[in-house]
Amino acid sequence: MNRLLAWTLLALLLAPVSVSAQKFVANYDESKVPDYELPDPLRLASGQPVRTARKWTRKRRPEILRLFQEQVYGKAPGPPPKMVFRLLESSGKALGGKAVRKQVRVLFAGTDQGPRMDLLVYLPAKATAAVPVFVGLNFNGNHAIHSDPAIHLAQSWHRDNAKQGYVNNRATEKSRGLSATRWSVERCLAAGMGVATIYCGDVDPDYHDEFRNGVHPLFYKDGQKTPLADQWGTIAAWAWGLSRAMDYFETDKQIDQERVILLGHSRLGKTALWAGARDQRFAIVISNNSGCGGAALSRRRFGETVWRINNSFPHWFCGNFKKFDNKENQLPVDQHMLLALVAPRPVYIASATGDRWADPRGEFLSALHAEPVYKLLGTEGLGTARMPKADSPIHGRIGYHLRTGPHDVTDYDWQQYIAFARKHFGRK
Ligand code: GTR
Repeated sequence: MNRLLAWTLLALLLAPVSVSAQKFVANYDESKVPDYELPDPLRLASGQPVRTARKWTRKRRPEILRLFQEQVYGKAPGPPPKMVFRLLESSGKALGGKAVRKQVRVLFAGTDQGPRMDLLVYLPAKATAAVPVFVGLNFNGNHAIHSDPAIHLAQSWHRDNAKQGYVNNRATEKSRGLSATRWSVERCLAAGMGVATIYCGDVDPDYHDEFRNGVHPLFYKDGQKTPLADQWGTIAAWAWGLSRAMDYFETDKQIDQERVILLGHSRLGKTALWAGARDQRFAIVISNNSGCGGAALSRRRFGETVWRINNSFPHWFCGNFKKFDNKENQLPVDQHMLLALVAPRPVYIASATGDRWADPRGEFLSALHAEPVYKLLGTEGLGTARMPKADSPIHGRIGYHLRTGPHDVTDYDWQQYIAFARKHFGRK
């Protein structure tokens, strides 16, 4: 063996194993959850306590919002000045006469050449006044949320899955209605509420391409090729898309813009929380099984961790968030503070027994530790410190349930969300 080779081998042997080469083993043992201390939502970074609603609203809320913006999700721009809403299709007799259907194209740059998203809206046909609407992003295209043959097939990029009907990165007829069990459209309509949805891939395709596709390039400064470390990743872009849907609702007289309920599942649940935290036009925010980077406390390191999520999905959060890989205790925030940003508006956190990866207990504890802010603002909060048994929902100002079953959105979940919205909206 020559000397150079010998030295190289020795150096390789002695080199510290890089963290990213380590195999990740999720912790599912409650007794191995590390000790941690959560940052206090009611104490300014300077150490000063926050004892009044006014101080929360004027000082602490903006401070926390900024921290999440700069360190976790990334800063996003405002609405694009040339945005145009174009009604592509509508019908007053959709779903066997039960619904009004609208398909609205949002042209972010005002032209067909620029980035765009398609919004699908169902409203109860019988409504005589503006109605509350649930809005959320979907994973598989608008046409996948219902078997309604009139929904346009999603046109933007999709991960290939021939079995499900995605070929050459495009949706085919075969994928129509694929995710229908996740969207209780008829149940909402019967309750007098509408449903609106957008394919998340319209706003930004869910893979890491250094932010060349999706909406990011529309906002690059001259010569910029990728977002800065404190600028928006994909979750922040999706959240931005939800705010653009809200911009549309403000122009639609059939929709009650003061009663828009934001919801999302999993990565899109993380997105719903961030969108609802930033944009106070959303009246209620619902997180379904959102887990790490969503409702679950990062410091617990139970199931998915910050390091793991940043490595599996390097495009979801902003560059700065990677500083906290395996250093959750150094985060200036934790996810209970994200929920607190929704206060005093109602927020609902849903977990599932089979979804340990998302840390159900960590999601519950987030809800619990957001409560002091809800109380300071004169609302009831969660109303209990005990995590409820499975299938025993709590509908306080903060809602929580642990559903029996896997990581999913089910009709049971929707029943809770509709009841929760009704409770908080009352009769109008
Ligand atoms: C998983 C990811 C979770 C969650 C989930 C989903 O792979 O680790 O954080 O977002 O995907 O979105 O279904």
